[in-house]
Amino acid sequence: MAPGLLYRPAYLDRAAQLALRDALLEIITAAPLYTPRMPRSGKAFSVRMTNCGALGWVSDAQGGYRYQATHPETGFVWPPIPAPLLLAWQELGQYPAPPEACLVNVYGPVARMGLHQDRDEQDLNAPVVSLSLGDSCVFRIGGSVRTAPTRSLRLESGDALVLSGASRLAFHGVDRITPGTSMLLPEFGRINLTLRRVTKP
Ligand code: MD3
Ligand code: FE
Repeated sequence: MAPGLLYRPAYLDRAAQLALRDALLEIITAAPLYTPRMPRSGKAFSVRMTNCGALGWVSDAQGGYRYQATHPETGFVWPPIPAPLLLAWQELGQYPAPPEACLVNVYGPVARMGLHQDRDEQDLNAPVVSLSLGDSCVFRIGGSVRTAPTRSLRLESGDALVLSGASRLAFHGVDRITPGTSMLLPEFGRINLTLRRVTKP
């Protein structure tokens, strides 16, 4: 793999995936999925999102990409990060401070995410820990410049990725979902969780 990229296939067993699904249903009840919009153009993302944690990543036409403590539509603070996700951060992240944000990305059959860098966090030394549930996807990752060569990787339900070091600023995206590859989330398709540290500890 690439330096700083840790791929842990089947990190979550079936029971852990079911427990996480239940926790996610509660999070989505408290903090409903919404459709983020691109800065300036206002073009809708095909991925729906919500968050848990002290901070959540949001985007809209006016304010652009940012972290904030409240849901953009309800105005309520985000629900807390559930214990199993804090444990995954401890096990996989190997970082001395807890995560502040967990972005929940929900992909229907035709949703995708274009190639981008994650650089809205002040603490770029902290890893990002990603967990995938439900349908599998084709994930793409390249280098720290957009034009660097990319590789693709199939991410399946229960897989974990940890991005740190040189991979932390790698361009990455989701080319496509493969509908019908998992029965875990019939009403959602694929859900990806990314645990993040936002501020410097
Ligand atoms: C590589 N999510 O939320 S997860 C995102 O599947 C995002 O929903 C994708 O890209 C998804 O920003 C990919 C794997 C991932 C997450 C964060 C990264 C890869 C990363 C940060 C830096 C480099
Ligand atoms: Fe990303």
